[in-house]
Order: sequence, then C-alpha cells, then structure tokens
Amino acid sequence: MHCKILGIPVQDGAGRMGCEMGPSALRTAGLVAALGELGHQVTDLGTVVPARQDVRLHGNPALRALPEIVAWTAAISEAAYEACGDGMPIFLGGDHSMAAGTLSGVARRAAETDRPLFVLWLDAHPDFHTLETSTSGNLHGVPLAYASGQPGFEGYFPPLQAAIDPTRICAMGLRSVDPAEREALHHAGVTVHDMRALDEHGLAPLLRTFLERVATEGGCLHVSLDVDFLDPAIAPAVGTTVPGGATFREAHLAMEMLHDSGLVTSLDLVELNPFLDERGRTATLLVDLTASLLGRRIMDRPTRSH
Ligand code: 6HN
Ligand code: MN
Ligand code: MN
Ligand code: MN
Repeated sequence: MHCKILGIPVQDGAGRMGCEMGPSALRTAGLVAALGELGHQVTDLGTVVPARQDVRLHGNPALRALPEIVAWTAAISEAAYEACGDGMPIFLGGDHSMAAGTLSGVARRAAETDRPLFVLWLDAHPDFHTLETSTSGNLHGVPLAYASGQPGFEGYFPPLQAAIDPTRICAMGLRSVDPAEREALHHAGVTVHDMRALDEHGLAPLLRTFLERVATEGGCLHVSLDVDFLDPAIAPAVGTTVPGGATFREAHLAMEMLHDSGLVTSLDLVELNPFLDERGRTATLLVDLTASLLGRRIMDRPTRSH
C-alpha cells in the first residue's frame, strides 16, 4: 500500500488552541516508521496552507472563525481531492472542522468512480450541526452535516461538488449529542450506534454489519477517527473529553476489522491536542491504532481484497 500523509494544522474550529500541533505530534510519535515497518511505502505530502477568503457575516452570532474555517475547507478539499484516488491518504489533524475539507474532497474523487463512498465516523459527537443550530459556535461541530449536504451552508462554505449520501454514513461511539443534531441525524437517515448500543451489542457485530453493506454495494470507505471516540482514561489529549468512551481493545478491534475488510480508502486522525497530552501517550496510541488499520496484527489472519 502507498500511504500518503498530509498535515492539516487547523485549530480555529475547536474551542481552545493546540490542535495545530497535532500533525507534528503524530510525526514525532513515529507514524512514518510504524507504517514503513508494515511494508508500506510512505510519502509525506507536507502541510496544507489555507488561502484567505472573504466571507460575509452570518446571522448566528455564536459562530467563531467562520472566514478562517471556510478558507481552510477550500484548501483542504482541494488537497484531499489531489491526494486520493490511488494509495491511502492519511489526513493528520487538526481539529475536526478539517473533515469538511477531507470529506468533500474524497467525495468529489469518489464521484468520478463507480464506487459509492461510505463514511465511518468514530467520535463521541456527531458533528452534525448546521451554521444555524450551533450554539457553541465551534465549527468542529459541523463538518459531517456540511459534507452530507445538509442545508444552511450555501453562500458560506465552498459549494459541494459531491455530497455524501447520509444513509451511507455510520457514526459509532456517540455519547454527546445536542438536541438539534439528534433530530437532524434522524431525518437524514444516518446510522447511529451510540455508546449504549456498543455496550449492549458489542462493537464487532455492529461494525461487521456495516462493513458487509459497504462490500455488498461495492463501496469505498473513509474513516474519520476523533480522539474523543476513545475513553479519556486512555486518550487524554483532546479538548472535548466525554467519559465512557471506547476502550483500548474496542478501538484496536475496530481498526483490525477495518483492515481485514480491505475497504478503507482514506483516514482522518483528528482532534489530537498535544498540549493536553501526557508524555505523548495519546499520540502514540493514535499511531498504534493507525498501524492496526494498516495491517499490524497479533497473529496472522487473511485479508479480503475488493
Ligand atoms: N468534535 N456538539 C458540541 C458543539 O460544540 O457543537 C461538541 C462538538 C465537538 C466537535 O467532536 O470534533
Ligand atoms: Mn469530532
Ligand atoms: Mn468529538
Ligand atoms: Mn423526527
């Protein structure tokens, strides 16, 4: 596999500073070496730089850094489009607002093929606010709504060249959902496996069902991994910790199953805030999870190819 890593040091979408150091911390934690040891060719594509953009004022006075995030989204979307199609782009965040760019760029590329794009959203939050419904004003709370074509972004965010069908999105690990998001997720038809569902049924059967659907429909799969999907006890380096997250083995199992599926075509690693880390342990865990997704295993197992 040809892995292409791309640094996206955006932090203006989060409520506090620090995510701009995320790509550096992931590189420092040994991402390139870990992928190389698995036999992958690794290219570091460098760092996305946003171009300034004029954006008119929005009626929601809570919104923070709208012009900055619009400028980032345009630049990230273009870079993501260029990075995918062959090989496996790994987008190093950066706060989760970057997924407005990665998802829209990946979707634009997928629309040129005959493979429908599916998204696995691993997060404590659905990030399904619109510009109208966000009450915190932090734009890391909107990318999934934007990329799946929910209304209210027109005239502010870049026009979508290909919206992701919300019924092809599966969100796992949710445990902090705002009322407006709950309603919007339901109406859009997003598949949601919240922490209650993971506790009750276990992660494996829920993920297996989704992966079987992606395979049956001949799809490709983008995975967006927010640090706060993980329990804060094992991953403290994130500004939006929520108790009761995925365990070390649940997270690795998800990555191992994703690897065995052979379906994953792109990956976001987002919301790492190294300023909040403890001796690099969260960055190291993210590198290890990425290695599991790219084939590190305890014992040999067969891999499917599609
Ligand atoms: N994330 N729903 C909250 C808000 O501020 O809109 C939290 C967003 C968290 C964002 O997980 O990347
Ligand atoms: Mn998120
Ligand atoms: Mn989150
Ligand atoms: Mn309803």
